[in-house]
Amino acid sequence: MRIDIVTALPGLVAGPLEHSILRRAAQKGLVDVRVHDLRDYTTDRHRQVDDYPFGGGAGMVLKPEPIFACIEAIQQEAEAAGAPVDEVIYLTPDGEVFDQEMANRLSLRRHLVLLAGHYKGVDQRVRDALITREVSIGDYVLSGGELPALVLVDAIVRLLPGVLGDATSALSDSFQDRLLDAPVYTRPAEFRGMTVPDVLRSGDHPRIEAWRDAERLKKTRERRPDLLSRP
Ligand code: 6GU
Repeated sequence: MRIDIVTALPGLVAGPLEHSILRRAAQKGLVDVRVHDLRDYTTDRHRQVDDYPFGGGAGMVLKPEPIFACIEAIQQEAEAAGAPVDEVIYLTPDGEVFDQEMANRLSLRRHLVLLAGHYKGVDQRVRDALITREVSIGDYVLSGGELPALVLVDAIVRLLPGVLGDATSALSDSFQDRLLDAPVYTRPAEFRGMTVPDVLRSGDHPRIEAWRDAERLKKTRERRPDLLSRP
């Protein structure tokens, strides 16, 4: 899979890609994540990526020219390479709310472009002409789409075959079957008087699975009953 992240703040997205699961996925060649700095696609002397909104108001708006230049360059290169762009996703609080099901679907695509905007957004013509899908990561406001873009990348990449070992298969995650996870413990078996449930040390795997199922159901009922009643 190939993912291109388009941003005016490349420094904000670079770090997390270089650690842990995302780094290993890239090293194994399972995903190719590239970060594009919109400033590199400006043509003016000041390399200006944003400007004041027509009609007035607070906040800056990302200009259309560098975004068109960047995304069209990605699309042309991708087409020439025989891996055309499947979706151009704009991260915005007014988009469709991201969830596990959307992550599952997007993980089946070959090539995604993620556009991170400023808090005040991008010129509407970008959304009208280039964007195929608008996605929010929840009902709260962030300063820009960079962290949301990383949230999508993380949720999607960990689903790609070979990224997680069998032991930590993504299929056993919370939400994959709409249940929260059971409590987990590691050594020591006793810490400051707090002990690990005996069943987890019993070696009786059918009993352990039954305990985990019961705990997952209990926690989901207590914390997220909405997950149990969703169609
Ligand atoms: Cl995608 N962008 C911004 N700026 N804020 C958000 C968001 C996205 N999703 C939730 N809040």
